[in-house]
Amino acid sequence: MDTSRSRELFSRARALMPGGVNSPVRAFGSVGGEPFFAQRAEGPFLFDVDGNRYIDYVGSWGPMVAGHNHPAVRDAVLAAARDGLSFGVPNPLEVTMAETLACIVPGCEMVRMVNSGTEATLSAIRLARGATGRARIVKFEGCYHGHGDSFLVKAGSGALTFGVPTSPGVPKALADLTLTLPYNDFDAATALFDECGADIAGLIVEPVVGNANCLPPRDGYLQHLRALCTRHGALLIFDEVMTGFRVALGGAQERYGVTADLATFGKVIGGGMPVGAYGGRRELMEQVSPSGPVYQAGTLSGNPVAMAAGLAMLGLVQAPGFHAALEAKTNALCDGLEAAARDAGVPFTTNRVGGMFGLFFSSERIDTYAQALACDTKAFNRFFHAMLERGVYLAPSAFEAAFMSSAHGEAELDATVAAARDAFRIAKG
Ligand code: KE4
Repeated sequence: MDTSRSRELFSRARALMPGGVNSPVRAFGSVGGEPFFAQRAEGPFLFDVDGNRYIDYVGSWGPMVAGHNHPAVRDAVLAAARDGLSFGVPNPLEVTMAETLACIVPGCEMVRMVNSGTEATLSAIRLARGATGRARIVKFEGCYHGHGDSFLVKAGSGALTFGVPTSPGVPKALADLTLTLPYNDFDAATALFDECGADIAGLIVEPVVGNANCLPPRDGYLQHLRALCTRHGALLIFDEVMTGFRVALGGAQERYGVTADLATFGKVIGGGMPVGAYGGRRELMEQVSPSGPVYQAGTLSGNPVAMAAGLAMLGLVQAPGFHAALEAKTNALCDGLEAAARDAGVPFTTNRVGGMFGLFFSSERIDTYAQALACDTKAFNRFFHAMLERGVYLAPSAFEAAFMSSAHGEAELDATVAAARDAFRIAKG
């Protein structure tokens, strides 16, 4: 596979951008090798600058749930752009977006548009702290909520897991306010809330974890977190930046029948343009500036071109049967991959929830971060490169979920399984 143009571009990029990229995971640091540079994308495919075509299961890390460059989204962007790119005063599409989210998302009585998932989650945490007057937040090991300081924290030592910064630049005093829990551990959550529930402003969770590979909630787990937050007066925040409009039209709140106090969104909601949002109970959201004292703002929040893209994408995912068809494709692919791994004698399992799925080089069913860490990541990395050389692009990390789109057809799924038959033999090492 010729990748000479990508290599030349990456050499120039590394001289001018940290790691040669504008977001770390794109640098292939976890899997080794160098990233390819995309020239264009269409439906289930990415095309690199050397003319290679890839069946894409990353989908720009989530936005492309209806495939790349969907005509409905592209045409909406072009039409909106003809009227101007940003006004800095309210525009009608912001109202349509808010009405659409209120209609689709359980419990979303009021919403604020922002420009990324990170902005959405850090704003939701500030609101939780402002609304409760409490300082502590709870997150889960392995969950990622963007690069807000309060989230770049890992479990510290000791029973009451005071946070330890995972990045220089995060003050210890702030990290101390973030408590971390193991995901899917009922007793640990109960014990933490028994210990300091009265100090907790909010608990933020990826309801289906997608940043430690794909970890579904155990039966009753989300309901358990809901009950603990209600009992102790803490806000339950579902980070649906990845799960939103993917695991069901109404996201994880709809799929699992649990309504959070606040939910955060990104990715799909922008259709490929920079959009995030947070929303929830009216009496909470009305505390956000200018109707309330919790400050949050953004120059380009709700800009008409981004709203047009997001609304076009939300229109596509509201098509009757969209999510049932998406889940069927996810299941067909994962069943095919598991069969190919069995034939190759490779220990391999998958998790799948709606349009997201996870690949694990392990003989176990995986639903905790500790189990995910124990999987054979070297085998995954060999598999990743073998698939890439055969024209299939998976997330360049053993700790990322993969994404199906409605644009992936039977031919692409069959080609992916065919490539995997070779790749599993190579992964075996
Ligand atoms: P952004 O700020 O990247 O738009 O969203 C942050 C974020 C928040 N919450 C969840 C559950 C997320 O998955 C993300 C971002 N996801 C990563 C990869 N899983 C985006 C890829 C990247 O960082 O380049």
